Amino acid sequence: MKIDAQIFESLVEDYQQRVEAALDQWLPPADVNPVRLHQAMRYAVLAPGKRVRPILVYATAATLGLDLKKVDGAASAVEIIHAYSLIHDDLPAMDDDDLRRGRPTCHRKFDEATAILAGDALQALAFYIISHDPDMTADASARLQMIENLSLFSGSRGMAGGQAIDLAAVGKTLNIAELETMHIHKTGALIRTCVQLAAFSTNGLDERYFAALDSYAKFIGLSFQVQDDILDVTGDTATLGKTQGSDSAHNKPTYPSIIGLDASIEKTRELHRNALQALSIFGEEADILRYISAWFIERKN
Ligand code: GRG
Repeated sequence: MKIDAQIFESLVEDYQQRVEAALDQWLPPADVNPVRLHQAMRYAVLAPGKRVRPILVYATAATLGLDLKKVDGAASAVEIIHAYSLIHDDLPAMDDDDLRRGRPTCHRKFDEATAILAGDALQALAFYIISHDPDMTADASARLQMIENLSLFSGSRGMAGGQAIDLAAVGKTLNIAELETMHIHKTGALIRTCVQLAAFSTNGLDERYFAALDSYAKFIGLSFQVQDDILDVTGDTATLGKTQGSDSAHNKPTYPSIIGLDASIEKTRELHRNALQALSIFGEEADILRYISAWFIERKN
């Protein structure tokens, strides 16, 4: 399908609605015991997020000509892992934030113990979905590959490891290579998973296409986080839905704090060019992924 800006916008909306319907089905009902825990899980996941990661799963699937039904489970699982990471990141022991997605953070709305448990239970739910989803026609070995991939990229060698680097870096001076390592793990790893889970759903994608998609995902994973650093300086709390200036208030190293705002903006443009280059073996079927790369560096929240 030939895509223009308007079609891209409506595809993004379709994908957001699609994953929200799937999430609603996968999450335990709010009136089933333990009610408070289930309410907290639903509160955190169904809060108005951008759904960037599921959108990337669907866009990769569309690029590869897959029926989107086959990746509803993968799209839900990555969003659920992401939601768990946000709940835990906001806790007093980590960033101690009051606002997330324009609403009180999970521990402020409920309580700390419930928020910790909601994060734990969401992490388990993500792996349940990938192992159980009957619509995912990926064969058993592809399913196992997905579980391996998601656990690796969300664990200590991926997102959780990046968070550990982040916490250890508070108040320290990092050089740009160290900052990049932190960003690649904390944010980039889960973004790589989105593309890889869709690729595994094809049951055997040509190695060259897999490598091209992975390279694209690495570039946009970093550009997403550099833009996040930029928005922490240039954004406003109402548009961001989270506290603006939180990074500098926590004395955290960021791209703007190390190389300045202008160089950070140039960095996002360079990463966007690299992402487009990585997709050069694809034709117009990958235009949606090209639009996503542009969106990541132009976004205001
Ligand atoms: C606690 C294990 C653990 C990990 C936390 C994701 C994360 C790691 C921390 C959140 C804080 C942060 C700024 C992380 C960088 C990734 C990021 C930009 C998260 C926000 O993602 P968006 O913008 O949020 O996609 P929405 O609300 O739109 O889903």
